[in-house]
Amino acid sequence: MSRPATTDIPVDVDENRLRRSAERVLLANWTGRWTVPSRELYPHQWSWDSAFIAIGLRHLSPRRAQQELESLLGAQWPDGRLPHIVFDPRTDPDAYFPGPDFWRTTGMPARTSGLVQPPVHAIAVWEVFAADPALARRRGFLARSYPKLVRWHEYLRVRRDLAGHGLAAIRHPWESGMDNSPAWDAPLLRVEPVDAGLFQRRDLRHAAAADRPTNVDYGRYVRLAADYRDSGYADDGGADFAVEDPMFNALLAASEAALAAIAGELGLPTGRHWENHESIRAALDERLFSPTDNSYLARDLSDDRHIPERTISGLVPLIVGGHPVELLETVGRRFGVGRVSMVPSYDLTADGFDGARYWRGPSWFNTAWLMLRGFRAVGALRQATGLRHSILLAATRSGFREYVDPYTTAGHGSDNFSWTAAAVLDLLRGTVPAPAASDPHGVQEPST
Ligand code: 9WN
Repeated sequence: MSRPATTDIPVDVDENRLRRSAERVLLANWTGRWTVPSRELYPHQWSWDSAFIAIGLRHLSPRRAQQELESLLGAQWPDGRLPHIVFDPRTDPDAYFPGPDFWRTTGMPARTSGLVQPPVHAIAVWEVFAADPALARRRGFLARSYPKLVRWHEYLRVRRDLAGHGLAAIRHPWESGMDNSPAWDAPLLRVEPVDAGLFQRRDLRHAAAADRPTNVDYGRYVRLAADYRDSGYADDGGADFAVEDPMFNALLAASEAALAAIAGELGLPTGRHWENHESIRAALDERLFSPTDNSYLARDLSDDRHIPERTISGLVPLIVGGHPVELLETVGRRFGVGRVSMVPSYDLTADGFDGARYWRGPSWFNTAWLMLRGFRAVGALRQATGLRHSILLAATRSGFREYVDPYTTAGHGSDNFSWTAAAVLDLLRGTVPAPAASDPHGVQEPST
């Protein structure tokens, strides 16, 4: 790695100023019932965004944080799925593509997409409760959320266990939250792209084409979404794209632990949630860990093989304690943690690494926040402390952008991005463990 290490440059973060700016972003993006990820690029409610946003918003307004999650849970489908987008009826339907008409989901409690996103919601519900238990009890927040979360997890654990090995499969790159990840290139090759002349992208009005997925990739996303829609969103037939993703399943395992905490608080049995937590963790290790790659890898269900791309998704299982020695080694050697800004989304040493294009290299704030939690979970406190500083610095320098180039910290995508502000607020308000004198999982970083 010959580029300069941006995190070595000593820059102070003015935490009070940063906190006030983060609060301003969340206030400006609040719609009255939920928070848009960004006013222009994403003018509706997104599922995993709302979970991250609520975790930050609880420090500013526990009531709004509860409403944020309740809005999303209110759009749950009868089969239990939580849709990846809930469309705002007050917003121009053509402001985002694919908009409400594309998905043909009339008859549902709200107009939504038919896909899902990673299950961070039970974690968010639990943490929002903890911010103001008295208010949450008065509003019946946990009692109303719990049965919905149980049905959401059941949908993922049962209907989405397409291979029958105890992991949830995703049916579309958008479901991973890491849409344009290089891990999806091989499975997407099987998908015939819809001609770019047949749809109108709206994202390019607000973001640079060099940062966003290509037209051919978009054509494939549209084909997959239309086929799933035309099947009636059935999960029992064959699927052109069916993948078991490490981050998605690690979050499901962590969310089952959060469900156990919620059930305990409500005086309900917790055992089944711990059983689910354990069985998902075991399946993650069995199906997705690759000892030769020192990482978890996604598994393509079309041939039941690992997809040989190391992405940040394969590191997130740290949050449930997965293979700390191996993952911390990979974090230092392949992801430059401590030497670049935050944690890149893709292996820095891979040929296809691109520091600017969506999920093909840039560092994102929500996944960095997850990694910070992962570091803490396995006692890697030196990395956790360094990463906290790196996140705050990147937010300060970039102006709460959607994501940054890991080498230069140059901001890309939308500005005043909600989960960026939420992550910052949570780090500034959260309890930060002191760095340990010696880190039990410390890794020897290569000198390159
Ligand atoms: C498609 C809203 C979402 C995030 C995703 C991110 C991006 C949408 C898009 O924006 O995806 O869902 O249009 O590219 O990849 O993680 O939830 O912020």
